Parts: sequence; structure tokens; C-alpha cells
Amino acid sequence: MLVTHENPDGDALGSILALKLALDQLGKDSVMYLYGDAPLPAEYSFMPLAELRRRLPDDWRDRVLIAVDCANESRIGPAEEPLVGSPLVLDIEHAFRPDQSDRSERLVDWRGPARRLRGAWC
Ligand SMILES: [Mn+2]
Repeated sequence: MLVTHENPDGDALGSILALKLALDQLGKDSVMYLYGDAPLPAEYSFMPLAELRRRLPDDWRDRVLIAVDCANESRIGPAEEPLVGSPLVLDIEHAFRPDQSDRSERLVDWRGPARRLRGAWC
């Protein structure tokens, strides 16, 4: 399950769509999910996002959660259930934040409620 930050901007929508298209090309089953009901910015209406779900898919507990363009967990939205219940959470974030030491390296955090692999490109 691919997620991005609420009130998405262009890099959020572009990131989730690019990952979806890449996974489709690899023959992988994936779904895009965005928390909330806020409309998408009109300037990105050219993006083929008809498959973007605004409600969690029934089988989300069986899916790896991949977050893109979410500098921290709260940006996914207040519904933390997927973060806790997903079997694996991957966070792919492009923004460098000097206050977060894990932003420039790749590590696996086994301490969280779900196993997490954090990857960052700075
Ligand atoms: Mn963004």
C-alpha cells in the first residue's frame, strides 16, 4: 500500500504515482491510499490518479506500507492504524532534515511497532 502526505503537493502525488507505475511494470500488486477527503490540487489533474483510494483497502493489514514524501509519520494523517498494523513499513523520503540523523543513511529500525526500513535520498 502506497501512501503519501495529506494535503498532497506535486512531489507527493508525483512520487506515489511514479512508484505505482513502477510496481505495475514489475507486475506487483499495489494500491495508492491518501488519508482524508481534501480535494487534490487542480493543477495536478493531468496525473492519472483515478485509482487513488481515500479509504483503506480491506486487505491493508496484509500489505507492506510504503510512504513517500512523508518527512514524519504524522504526515500520513491522524489514522495511525496502518503504521502499527502493517507487517512492514518503508519510508522513502527525499527531504534532508539535519535534526533527524537517519535521513542520510539507510537503516532498519526494529524498535517501532512495525519493522521499518528507512531510506533517504538527500
Ligand atoms: Mn510534498
